[in-house]
Amino acid sequence: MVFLHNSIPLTRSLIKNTTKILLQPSVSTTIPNTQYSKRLFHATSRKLNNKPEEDDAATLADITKSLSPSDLNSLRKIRNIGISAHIDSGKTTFTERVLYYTGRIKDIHEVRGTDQVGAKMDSMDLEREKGITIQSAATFCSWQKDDKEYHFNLIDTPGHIDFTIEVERALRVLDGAVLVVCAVSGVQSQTVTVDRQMKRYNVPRIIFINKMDRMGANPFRAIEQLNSKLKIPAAAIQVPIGAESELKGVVDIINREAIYNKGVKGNTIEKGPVPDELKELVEEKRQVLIETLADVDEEIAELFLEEKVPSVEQIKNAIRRTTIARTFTPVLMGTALGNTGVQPVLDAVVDYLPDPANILNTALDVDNNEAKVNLVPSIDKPFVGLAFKLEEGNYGQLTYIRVYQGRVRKGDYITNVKTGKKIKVSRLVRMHSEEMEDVNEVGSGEICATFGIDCSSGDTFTDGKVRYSMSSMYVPDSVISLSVTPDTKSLTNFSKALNRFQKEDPTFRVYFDPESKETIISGMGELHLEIYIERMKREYNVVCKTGQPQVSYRESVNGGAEFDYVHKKQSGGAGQYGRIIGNFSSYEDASGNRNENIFETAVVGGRIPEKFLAACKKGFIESCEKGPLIGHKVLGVKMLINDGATHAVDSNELSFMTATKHAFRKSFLESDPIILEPIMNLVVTSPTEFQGNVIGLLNKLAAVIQDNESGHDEFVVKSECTLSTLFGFATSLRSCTQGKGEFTMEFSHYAPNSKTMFKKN
Ligand SMILES: Nc1nc2c(ncn2[C@@H]2O[C@H](COP(=O)(O)OP(=O)(O)OP(=O)(O)O)[C@@H](O)[C@H]2O)c(=O)[nH]1
Ligand SMILES: [Mg+2]
Repeated sequence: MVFLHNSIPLTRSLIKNTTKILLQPSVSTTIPNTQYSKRLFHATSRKLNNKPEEDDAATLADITKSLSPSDLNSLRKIRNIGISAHIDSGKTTFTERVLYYTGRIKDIHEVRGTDQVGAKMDSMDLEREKGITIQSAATFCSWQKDDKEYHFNLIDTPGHIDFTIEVERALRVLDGAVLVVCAVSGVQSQTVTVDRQMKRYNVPRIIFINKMDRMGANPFRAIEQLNSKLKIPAAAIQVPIGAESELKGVVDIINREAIYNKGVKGNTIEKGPVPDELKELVEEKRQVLIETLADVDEEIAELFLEEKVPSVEQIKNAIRRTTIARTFTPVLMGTALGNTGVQPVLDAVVDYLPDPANILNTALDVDNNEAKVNLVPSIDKPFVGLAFKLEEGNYGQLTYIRVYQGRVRKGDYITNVKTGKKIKVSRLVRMHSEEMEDVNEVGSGEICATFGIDCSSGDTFTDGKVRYSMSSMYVPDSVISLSVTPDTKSLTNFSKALNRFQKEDPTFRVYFDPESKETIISGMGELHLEIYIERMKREYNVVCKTGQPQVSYRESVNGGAEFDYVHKKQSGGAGQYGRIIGNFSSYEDASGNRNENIFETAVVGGRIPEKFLAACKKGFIESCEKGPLIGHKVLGVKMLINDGATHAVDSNELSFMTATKHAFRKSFLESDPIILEPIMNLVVTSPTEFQGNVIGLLNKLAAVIQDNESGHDEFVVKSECTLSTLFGFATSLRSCTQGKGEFTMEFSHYAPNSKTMFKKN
């Protein structure tokens, strides 16, 4: 049985003549079928660890032992971290402080600031105008702690769900993350999504509760929500000094010392005794911290049972152990905008987030039957790196690479494992938002970028001595599409722009519809496509007419049918013959969702040889790409071939592929075909006074309301709604909340569209 799935561990064994393939729908149609399964196969390799954690820990300990002191010395100083969170929680504002305090930038500029400069990491004009992050930006900075210098590779990611691929690929290559949470709004819909993404890539995190200066800020309420909604236990390691506009600093409850930001824009840290009025709270929260740790850490549990108080050192070591093991999350707090509490987060990154040697990374050895290999972050080993992000720059294609093993030097030749192409690294840089710094060499555990390398994102590079392939990232399927027609003058630039965007962003897809003769672009949401249309205009001077947004439907069946199909062609030249027998039916997973397509064969006695069955599988995959009803992808069907026949001369792969395609089409139409449409999770947040209007609007859209929460002076309503009724929702919400309502929309699942049932032909 071969399971190909993005998140479940991969098991591989062949049982008699039976093969079963789960085909995940969420992969771009532009990927040729041969790479289709491979990509999915890859998509599991970082998650291959279905071994118990202890085994991994033992392997990691062995790897660490094999590293030279100089390897260890440089790895211990590296932290690769991402900043991720719900929209507008202050990631970019926080990152701006990090850059300022680490001396990377000379002054602080605000997102939507009045000085018209804008934050460093939001370098694109559109980002600065809209005040949102669209593309993740990487930077490199250094932080001094206890007289040692640490090197941070930092990626600021967008919060909006439409740009979620940016978060996926950042988390894929980072070792740890800072999850930013708003002190007033607490855990929001995107916080939960980001949490899920962090779990997908096993990324340890620390949490920063931002916006402590806002009215109604309550970090402990936020921590309660973190504990109830995110599943990894969290506890504060700080308490605030003062609140809201009176916030003066934070108390480090482990060391029992107050930390104040002084100097220009809070650049100097002053430490002092815990203020008297906070002593009781500090002891109470310190006890909560120790109890939470005792639940997840053996050493603290033992001390706790013996009624001994752990030392500062023991507490800190336990936090580091459990954070890296992803069984605990330390929580810090402050206000990025108010320049308070940011430096302690950098200290916590050093203290509690892993360095590259703390993470076990694996690859598949293409030369050895794709056996799993552990990567060793030593510069003496053969180079292995993953290209995780592409960007078209002024000097050609910029490729971001995370080095997992060995090192890469300017002038080296590296090999793309997928294509086998050997490429010279003529320029190697470290990124600082849109600026770059040339370097001669980049070692294990670091992130760099290089020019002039032709590849796709997710490709693995090696020095050519080994052929290892690393897992790629999860690429969500698009849910919305739009027809675009450029004016005749801009045709060349139009195709240039589309090529570039497609290459950079795997969630942005383009195809030509031969029936309507229109170019269709598809993506993650209205904003996603709107941004690309705007970028075409600004960066390529292309003005285009756009059609109404269209929903990406799926085609499926409710029933089932048996088939016995013979494909025969014997007039002139070489003939074709293929007969397949089996059945076709709908398929739902254990939780009742239509999430994948399944192809199974159970042919006995070699009546159809393996190579023809492989051709049948190909025919099935191709048929799933374009359904017989309206040409959209097929989802939630299962095809089983259990018998058939061949012809001694005329049978070949093509005959069986064609037979499968015909049998598929015929059976599909006989099995009660239906159209599935995307259902979205819609979360609206708005000031309480507009609650009636918002609920009225949701009722009008026939949204199913699932939860309604009232906060300090705003309320949050969660609902499920069909995507087709949500077009233009931003405008309707704006008008019924005087522009004060906000929403997030995220794909949930596909469900049958009741209006369009197709009957048997
Ligand atoms: N009151 C207050 N406002 C803040 C704080 N931090 C950020 N903001 C404001 O929140 C808004 C959003 O900040 P950003 O830094 O752009 O948030 P983001 O998380 O990067 O947003 P996206 O990247 O678009 O998801 C801006 O107007 C900031 O000025 C804070 O500590 N307190
Ligand atoms: Mg941002």
